[in-house]
Amino acid sequence: MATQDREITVRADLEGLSPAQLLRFYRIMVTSRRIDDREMSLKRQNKIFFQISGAGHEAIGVAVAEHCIPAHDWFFLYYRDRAFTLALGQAPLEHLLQAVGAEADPASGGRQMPAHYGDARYNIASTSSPTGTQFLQAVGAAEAGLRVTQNPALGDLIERFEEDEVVVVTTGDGTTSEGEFWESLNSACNLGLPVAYVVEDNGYAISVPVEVQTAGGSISKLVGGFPGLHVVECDGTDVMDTYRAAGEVVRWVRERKGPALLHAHCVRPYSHSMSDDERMYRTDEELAAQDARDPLKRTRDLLLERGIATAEELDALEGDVEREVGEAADQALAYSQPAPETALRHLYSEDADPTGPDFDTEDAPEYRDDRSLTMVDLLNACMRDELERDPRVVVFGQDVADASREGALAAVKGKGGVFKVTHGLQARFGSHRVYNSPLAEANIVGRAAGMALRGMKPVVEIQFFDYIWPAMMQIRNELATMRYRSNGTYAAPVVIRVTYGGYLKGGGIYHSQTGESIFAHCPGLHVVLPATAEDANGLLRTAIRCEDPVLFLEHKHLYRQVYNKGRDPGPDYMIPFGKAKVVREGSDLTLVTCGALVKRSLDAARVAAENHGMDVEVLDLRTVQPLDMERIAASVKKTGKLLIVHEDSLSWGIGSEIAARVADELFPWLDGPVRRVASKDTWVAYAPDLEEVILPQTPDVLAAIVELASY
Ligand SMILES: Cc1ncc(C[n+]2csc(CCOP(=O)(O)OP(=O)(O)O)c2C)c(N)n1
Ligand SMILES: [Mg+2]
Repeated sequence: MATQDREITVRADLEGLSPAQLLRFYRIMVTSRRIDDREMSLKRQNKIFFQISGAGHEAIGVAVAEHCIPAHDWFFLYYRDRAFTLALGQAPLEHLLQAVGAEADPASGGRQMPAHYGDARYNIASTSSPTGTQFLQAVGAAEAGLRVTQNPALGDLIERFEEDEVVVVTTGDGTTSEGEFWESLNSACNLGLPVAYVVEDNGYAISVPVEVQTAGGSISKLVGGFPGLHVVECDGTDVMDTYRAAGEVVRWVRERKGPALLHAHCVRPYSHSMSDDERMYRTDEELAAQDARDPLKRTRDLLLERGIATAEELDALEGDVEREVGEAADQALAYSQPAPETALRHLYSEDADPTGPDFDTEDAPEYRDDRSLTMVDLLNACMRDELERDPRVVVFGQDVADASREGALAAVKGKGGVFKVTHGLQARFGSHRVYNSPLAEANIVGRAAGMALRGMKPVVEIQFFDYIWPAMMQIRNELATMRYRSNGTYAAPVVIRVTYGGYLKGGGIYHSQTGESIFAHCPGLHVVLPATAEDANGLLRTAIRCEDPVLFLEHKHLYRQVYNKGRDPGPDYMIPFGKAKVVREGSDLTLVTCGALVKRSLDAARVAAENHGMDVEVLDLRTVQPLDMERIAASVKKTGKLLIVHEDSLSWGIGSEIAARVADELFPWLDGPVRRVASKDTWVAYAPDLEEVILPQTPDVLAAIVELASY
């Protein structure tokens, strides 16, 4: 038989793979396993500080990667994907640099545990530790591609977009129990997005077996009803079967037939991590059966059986790999950890500083006309300007569209948000730029994170602060950490607009919440709460144009007041973050406040002046993160007294932080105790008589002023 014919016969027998490809697979698989072995020994010697292996998952990694195009497709991976990342192009040294916590670690610069992959060279997004957060980000990344196809103006602005790109997201079996998995499938199917799910089912989530985790014990059976989802199952310890099945899945997605899911059964021969010993919960028989299915052993046997290599050749290959990994480990140990002074680097953008002059046009408004407009009007105007200016801006959330059914648009006024803040934007900019999301807060923020990673600028709405909590994982562990944990490589500059606050008469426990300090406690996130219509306009523009994630809190009670109305300050009006406003000058006492308490504090200050001759200086913080300590200090140095007034409950609120900092930094200037006025430490009850006494009122502020001023 001619060599060419022989090659064709062999390939047909090998699911289309060539002997050379299979040998390369084996080499990568052995490399992956040897890195795990080496890391385990380094961990025992205390030279690295954590280890979790990819053992048992190697065949899946190499087989799926073979159908993917690095730096063309996108990858949202998890910690078992060592072989996958090596197959995409990473070098053993790069994994070991993360293990030793080296500054040169390409994924995180020494900030993340080993096996938390990320590499912009191959479009490997930054991997975090929470199980399940990757799914919605992958959907968002695929959605970014969809928006590019819908909006030609995005063409040059979103780099690395490919018409036939595939977004691969991998997961363990246990992680499919997270709600975000199901939320992501819902959106991937509903939007027909090019997402390839790969479930690497090793039968366990730490000690919990799959039948306890998953109804019926099979995730592929469970997802069978998702419309348009192509589901394929394979033996993930068999490289050829996995190559075949992965080919079907990736082709399906690449051909734009919609999302697909590969359910690959594999093993976990090294326990969950070095902190786990699976002999505590698996029998000897079960472990022996697992060993027989080890993908390294099976691939070696395959190469021998098919005459692709001899035992001597494979021994030599394994020896080579052992040496290569050993050398890489020695090299990695010589690298230095990041310098202590870099501990705070990359929490926020190093290029765009929203506290700086580039974001300050406050003193140069270009009023469009003399109309007096509400906060709702001027927030809407800002989004309209920004949607006009920057094609990367998209607005989505629950009910934000005018009418999802476009046919209705001409016949109806349009919804535009339950508070009408986004009214008219869909009608003006189209359903590909302003649209409704499912009723799922993690979905909104997780998708936005994936879109932002690729350069889009999502401005999303969470309908009520009281319901932001399903998104908390994405906000705290993803948006806020993205830049830091990837050492500045990736960022998720999403703007989350949220209505909040009480004083509604009847808002009750779940339509009155305020909780800015919870978010101000997340390094990497800005927290903004404007009190006036013009401030809302200028601060939202800064939020949209800056390169960090921003929680933008909009007080429902302030949306349509007369006292905080303003004029439209024009399309370039920006107020920098961290710049408090002196809303009343005074010399006897400094009152620091924000949001709905600005008006109540001003009213109290006026009465204090009229009835008690006390001259109170009132500062509106406008942003709590960053906090304008300079302005607070200047005022306290003048007055010697500080009263902090906020709407959220007293304990552990922003008042606690400000009081602590003032006590620390300004002690010599204080002529009295630092006092706080805030909500009682309870929920806001529905009955108006209770609401009244729970929330801080003007007389409470006045009483505190009088008491402190006369101290
Ligand atoms: C949200 C969250 N909960 C718990 C954990 C702790 N944890 C880490 S891995 C893991 C099990 C994951 O199992 P599976 O998805 O099957 O992946 P496998 O490790 O088996 O590959 C758990 C519970 C976590 N990292 N994140
Ligand atoms: Mg598992």
